[in-house]
Amino acid sequence: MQDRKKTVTNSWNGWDPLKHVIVGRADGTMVQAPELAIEQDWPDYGFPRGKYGHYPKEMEEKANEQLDNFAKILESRGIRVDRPTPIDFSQTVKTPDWNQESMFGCMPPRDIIFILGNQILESTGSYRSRWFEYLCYRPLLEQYFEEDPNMRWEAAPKPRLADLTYKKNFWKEWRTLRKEEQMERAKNRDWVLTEVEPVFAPADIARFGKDLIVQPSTVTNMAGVDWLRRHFSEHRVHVMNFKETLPVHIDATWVPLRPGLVLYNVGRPFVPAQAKLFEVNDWEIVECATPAHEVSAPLSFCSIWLAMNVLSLDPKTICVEAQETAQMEQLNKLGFEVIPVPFWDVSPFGGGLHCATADVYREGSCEDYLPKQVKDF
Ligand code: DAV
Repeated sequence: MQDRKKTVTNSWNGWDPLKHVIVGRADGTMVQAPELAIEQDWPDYGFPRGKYGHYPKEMEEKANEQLDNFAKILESRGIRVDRPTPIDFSQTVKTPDWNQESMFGCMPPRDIIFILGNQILESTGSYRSRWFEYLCYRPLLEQYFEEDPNMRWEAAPKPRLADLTYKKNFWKEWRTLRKEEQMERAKNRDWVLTEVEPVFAPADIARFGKDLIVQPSTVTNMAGVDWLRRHFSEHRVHVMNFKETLPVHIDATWVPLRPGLVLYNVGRPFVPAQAKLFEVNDWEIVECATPAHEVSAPLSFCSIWLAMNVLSLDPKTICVEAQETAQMEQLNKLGFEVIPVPFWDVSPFGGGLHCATADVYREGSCEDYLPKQVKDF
């Protein structure tokens, strides 16, 4: 039995030796009720646009089996694993500005909780259905706050998410655009969010100690980046975008594996000028392997690139989805011990191994891995 009083909040990057992690749960997850932030349309699986309801029970059970198994694998390696407390996600939630007819779930802690050093930050999110999701993590955060006198508990300003936070008729218009037009708008970061208030998702932030790489996306606006820059004023916050029409989260796009090595998504090319910081510091930028699947799982809003949504246990050990043989082989050749983890059935519930976790304690301190900085970046 681990001594519960020994909670240590300390995590600066994505690769230092992992000692304590939160792993999400699939219980009660909903295909959420319609909202301005996102549009789902799965007519082939019983959820055409506008329809909402629980994910089928057998899908939920399969996902939970894989999540529990993942937790066991981590525990067998001496890592402490905590789990969130699901609430009734089918309930209507409201604020003075809006009513949202359902919530979502609590599978991906990475979307809600951002951990840097001894600080645990409840993020803003940009979906009304996920506005109250932080409540699922409150029992844990209260416990950490009590057990770790150094834990710094923070929450970003709760966004109003009133109608003005979203561009009017964005999705309706988006559907009529040709691919090139969508690409052009993406290049201008012209997505659903306006800039009236800061909004960001922790999974759009890649942590490299002193440096944070943030991806503005469909769930992170520039005001959100600005807020992060001011909040983490001891850090250097850099903005990267990739060639992608509707980006959601950086953790299947630009993934640090260990000091000096970052994996990039061959389907989402980076802007060469933005990769300079890594080049001048002699980092190797490696193209990811071909994903095992050609299409996403049913009822999944994630892409096939979850293949590279890996979780590092330390600079030499890495968890990869068990069907992603090419990705495993590549990482093996790069010198990693690869732990295959069956996780495909979890993907409809909000992501892969990285999404499904929030690392509370990794050994190590805040280091400067990119000491040569690039002007205006
Ligand atoms: O490529 O679908 C998934 C990452 C979710 N945290 C993607 C992004």
